[in-house]
Amino acid sequence: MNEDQRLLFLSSSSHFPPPQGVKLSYGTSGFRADASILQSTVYRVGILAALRALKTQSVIGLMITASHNEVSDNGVKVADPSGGMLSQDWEPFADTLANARDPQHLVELIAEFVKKENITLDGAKPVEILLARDTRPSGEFLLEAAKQGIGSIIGAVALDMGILTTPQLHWMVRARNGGVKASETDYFKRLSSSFRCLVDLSPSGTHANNVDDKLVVDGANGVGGEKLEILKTMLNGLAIEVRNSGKEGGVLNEGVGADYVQKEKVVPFSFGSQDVGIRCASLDGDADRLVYFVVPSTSSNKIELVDGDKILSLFAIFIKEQLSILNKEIDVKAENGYQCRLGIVQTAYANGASTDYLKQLGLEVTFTPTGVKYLHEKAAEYDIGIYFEANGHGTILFSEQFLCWLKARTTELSDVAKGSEQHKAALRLLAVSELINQAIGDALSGVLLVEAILKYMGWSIQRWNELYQDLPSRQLKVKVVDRSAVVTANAETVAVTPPGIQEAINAEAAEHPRGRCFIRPSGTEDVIRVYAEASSQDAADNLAQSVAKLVDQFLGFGSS
Ligand code: G16
Repeated sequence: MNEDQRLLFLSSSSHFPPPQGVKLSYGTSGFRADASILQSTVYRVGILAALRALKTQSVIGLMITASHNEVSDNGVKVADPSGGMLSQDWEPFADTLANARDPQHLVELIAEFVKKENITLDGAKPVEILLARDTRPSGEFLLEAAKQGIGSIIGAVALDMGILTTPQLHWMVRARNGGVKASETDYFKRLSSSFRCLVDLSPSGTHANNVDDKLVVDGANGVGGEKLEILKTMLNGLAIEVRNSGKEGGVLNEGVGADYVQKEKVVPFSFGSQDVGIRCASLDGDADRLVYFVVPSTSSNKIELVDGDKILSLFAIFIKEQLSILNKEIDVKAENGYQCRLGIVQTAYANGASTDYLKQLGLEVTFTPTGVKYLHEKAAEYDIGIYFEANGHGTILFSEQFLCWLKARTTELSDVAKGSEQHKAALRLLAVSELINQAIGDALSGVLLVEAILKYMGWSIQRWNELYQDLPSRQLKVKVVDRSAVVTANAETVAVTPPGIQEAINAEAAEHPRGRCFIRPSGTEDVIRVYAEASSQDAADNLAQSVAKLVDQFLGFGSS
């Protein structure tokens, strides 16, 4: 590191002292905490993003958001050149950087890391970092800190993309690195044109026309509602009404949004008896999660939840059907054939009934720990990998090899075969690969894919929800003294520490018919999460309560 660079680091970092007595860690989805203590962390992640851009010689993204968390929290995460999450082997450096004591220590750490990673800091080849934030008020001053961090590396250029959904930023990073135009308008055009293409490829004049065009979307009072208002003007055949768009004065994620709807299973604010039987959906605070729901009656505030597992099942059925149409008359093992590997990835939160259903369809299902960074990595091992968390975070990945084969297949077909069912199936799969955000889970592209598939199937939301019946479940969170005391294994289904807690959980679960329960430390909030499932709602509630008490006894403040 030359002297100019060293002095630049020292002077700029002296403006961003780290918070005292706090240890930060790059969790499930970057750093998250109360926004008031995050300035120094965001500044340092700016440095990290610039170093990542130099190392990869590619465009990198930096997003300021705390997604589903409360409005007073904020967070920061990095998008890698593929548009996916920061490579996990850089996370320890992110932790070290965030917790460095003072400017001198910070400079030493950077110098050491730059040497180890062979990164040249001479500014000879400028690199770009795309910045965006969600609608949180604290985003503005945190964005400034990120710019200062990036600006402290000679040759790194920060491009402020403004207020975006998290998936829009990830999409832009991926697109730019793939040499594709990547403005917000390009994003909207891509989504609306591939949606149109899919709808046009639906069976015409049949049941598809019977699906109600009306969809009501809860925007969580965040950025997603605002963006959906723009997107909906570019769509035909779909009447979207957006509520909780943030303009009505509601608070971000408070009594609204995908996390609230999925966990509490009650109507979000501004929904109610007027919506009985209508297809409704909820986005989360930065629009990377999507769940659907129905208000079944006027007499209670309970909803019928159509969660990420059901979205996954809908996508899986559709993709499987297109693959079987495609392969009907061809020998997949022949020279021009292709044995497409389709795989499903879930987490321990997946409802047991969904996993049973997917396996009955003959699909390969695997499990990873919570966090799209893990699911995404696993799904990328397939030609088509579909991953979803029950909370509504997920997407579909297509391998380059399979997409090349599909494209060749559509052009190779004789004129007679063009317009055949086989040809249409290939075109549908190509349209899905354009519509779905292959960088990360995206509620806006997800909603359009769900809508296109429901049209194709001619299904109401009620018909979709009947694919299988969820086992009753309950999720709780427990405040503890130190959440890192819980260490898990086997895709978070077993708590290895504290000693004895897993045996106690097993004993509780055994007392409830079809009882299943696990605990894990959250990577986005300072809590331990408890998930319980059983044959009745009462049993699931009891099991979750008993295990929450156990967590408190083992690790809590002793209130139980
Ligand atoms: C993030 C991650 C998700 C994860 C969720 C909850 O979502 O992207 O993969 O399921 O946090 O994580 P945890 O249980 O560790 O708190 P979001 O929507 O908040 O970005």
